[in-house]
Amino acid sequence: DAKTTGRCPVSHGGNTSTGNHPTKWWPESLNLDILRQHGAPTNPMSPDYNHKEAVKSLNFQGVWDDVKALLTDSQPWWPADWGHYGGLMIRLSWHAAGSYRLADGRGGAGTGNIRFEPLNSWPDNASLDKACRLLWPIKKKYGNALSWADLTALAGTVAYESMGLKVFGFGFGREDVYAPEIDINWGGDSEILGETDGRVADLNDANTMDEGVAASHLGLIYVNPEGVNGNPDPALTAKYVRTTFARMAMNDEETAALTVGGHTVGKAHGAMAADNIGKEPSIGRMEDAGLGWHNPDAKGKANQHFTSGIEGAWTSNPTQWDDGYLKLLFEYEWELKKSPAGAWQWEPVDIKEEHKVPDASDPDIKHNPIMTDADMAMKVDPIYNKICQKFKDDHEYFSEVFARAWFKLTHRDMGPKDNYIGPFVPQEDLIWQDPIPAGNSDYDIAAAKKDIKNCGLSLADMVATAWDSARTYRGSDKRGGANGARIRLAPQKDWQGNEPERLAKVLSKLEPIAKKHNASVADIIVLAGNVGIEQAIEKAGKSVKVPFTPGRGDATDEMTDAESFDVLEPKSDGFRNWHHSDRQSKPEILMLDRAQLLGLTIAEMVVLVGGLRVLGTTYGGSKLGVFTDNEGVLSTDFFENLTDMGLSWHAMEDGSYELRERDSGSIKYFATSADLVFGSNAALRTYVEHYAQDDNKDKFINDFVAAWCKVMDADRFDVK
Ligand code: HEB
Repeated sequence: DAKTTGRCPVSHGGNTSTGNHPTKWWPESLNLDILRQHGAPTNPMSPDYNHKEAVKSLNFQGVWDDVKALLTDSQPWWPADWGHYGGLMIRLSWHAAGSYRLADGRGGAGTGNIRFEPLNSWPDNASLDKACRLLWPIKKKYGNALSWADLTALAGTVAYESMGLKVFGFGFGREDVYAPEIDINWGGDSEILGETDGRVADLNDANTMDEGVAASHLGLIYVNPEGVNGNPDPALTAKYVRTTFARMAMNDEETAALTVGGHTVGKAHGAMAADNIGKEPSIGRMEDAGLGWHNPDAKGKANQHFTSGIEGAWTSNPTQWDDGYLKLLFEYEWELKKSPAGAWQWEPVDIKEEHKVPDASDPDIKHNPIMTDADMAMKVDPIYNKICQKFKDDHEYFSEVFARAWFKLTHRDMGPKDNYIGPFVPQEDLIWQDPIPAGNSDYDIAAAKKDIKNCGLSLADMVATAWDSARTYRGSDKRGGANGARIRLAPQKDWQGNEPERLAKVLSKLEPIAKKHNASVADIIVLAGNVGIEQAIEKAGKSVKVPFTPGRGDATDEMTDAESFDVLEPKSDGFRNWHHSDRQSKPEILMLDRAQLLGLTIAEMVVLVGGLRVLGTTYGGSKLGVFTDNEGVLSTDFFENLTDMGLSWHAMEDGSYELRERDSGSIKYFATSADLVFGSNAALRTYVEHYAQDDNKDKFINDFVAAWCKVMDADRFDVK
């Protein structure tokens, strides 16, 4: 019987819990789910829905005004501190945007991912569920044209304006996801609020934090407000503030401005012990309707809200954009205290009555202002201190630096300005937007193609260079790509992965052609790639045109923040079978990662790798993965040889492989794991079989061309 055997008598139905992926017992196997995000849409839109077009019809001023009115329309189910939701909304925008990581461009406010796990249930995002719920009537009213991503970024911006800051502007146009993003690595130390030691090599050197991670603890946006590992020490916290903000592309001045400006308004919430606070939204009570952190002791008053456990405001006028934060920080000595919830916080010694803060619900009660460990870092760290002294002496200057940093924070992952929609978009071009001048699309493409054919470049040179120019694109923050032809500028022209000598040779042939036809070099690089592919198709005895969209522009050195492009450098590219020896991850894992950043589906990744291999575009002209006797012909040989049981596979000592004829033992081909994974991984193998099938030779060519164009045009927001 079920009770004694421990078996359930009824079937449980499908596998719906997270962590129960079919491959969970074999964590080493390649999990392709990050590309499945690019397959069948999870969003409920009609297939012909075009978000960019929808946004253009938005009543922008109406949205702005409605958000502004909402800020002071306190709701009984979550009363506003001092009757103003500004602080809460600013924290919402900041936490939505602050998950951005420069290293791979993932995270950030651009997709509305704060609605989903894990972000919605991170301890650092406590109470932001309420902020989103307060905004729901506005989302409901404006519908598809107003994404959650736009609304959550906008709310804080309107809040700042309503509190007296001259904001820098706002761009609409972010498109929502409808499922949690599964491609973001939040840290290998998977315990929420685990010790920082789990993600750094040396606790005293914040720069030793795991590559790509941008918070001191899993579950926080940046640093622990009570100090690293909860131990107050502003000097050490300062180091973590510096590292984590740098990994969000913020320099010291921007970081100080954001911290000071952030805490110029609003308050921290921890007026009671945490004991009775409920679970986060993911596992909250059904009757809380999707909200988390239920507080049974809150009696419908703002001063009973519980969030971080720290309690108090930073300034005497927390609903005003003013200079109070730095005045208090520098005027007083600050001492360590515990909040009513038991959290470490700093409070002023001998505070003057006029500097006390009115209670969030009851104006007759006054409290001490507070500082977190991260706020104290602004005073204790010599570099931040100097910057803050300047801010203190020149409030106008500070306000301007802050407004710009806030704009950058909330727009950093939107890509080129072509993606910004609406009347509040600032005119000024900003260097972090990677500006590209408009290009010419009115030239004789056929004549340019003819010159390319006759310029003496090999098919492989043309295809490889076009690929290299386009492969830097990352859909995560929409940076990189072929447009702008930054491959001919520093630092890209010198990247090892771009084979600098070969690149210089190719460019010396293509640049004069661009000039002659009044086309951009960016266009001619892509067009040359297309020429190469059309030649390879012809050699296969077929005739398929590769579509070309002209109009790319050429960026200049002045338009390029060279240092900020370092993070786009490929250190491994499975598509060209190249893997830098300093990479610790396996080549096939980094290939998958690159494919995800390029926005590819599984089939697109498969078709591109198989095609590029037989074109001879392998890095350095090596024969790794070139499973064909007819290099330069766009054939399905890669797939056919991979599935040919007449060939046996042999692992070599150096980590590479050989494919030998089973009968004779003679070596036929050389391979890497980024080749053979396509035949050994069950999921990939089904796609490989598809393209090895006798009936799919034409389909392969068509699919290759489509995937190629998708990569070449991935960054064409000017025409999309
Ligand atoms: Fe912050 C709040 C921390 C930065 C803005 N902050 C808060 C809190 C804390 C924190 C703890 C409290 C919460 C509650 O409610 O309880 N932060 C922090 C840190 C940092 C920061 C650690 C690093 C440094 N912030 C920041 C920034 C910003 C901000 C950057 C912007 C810009 N915050 C903010 C606000 C608030 C806060 C606005 C308030 C909220 C309300 O009112 O609700």
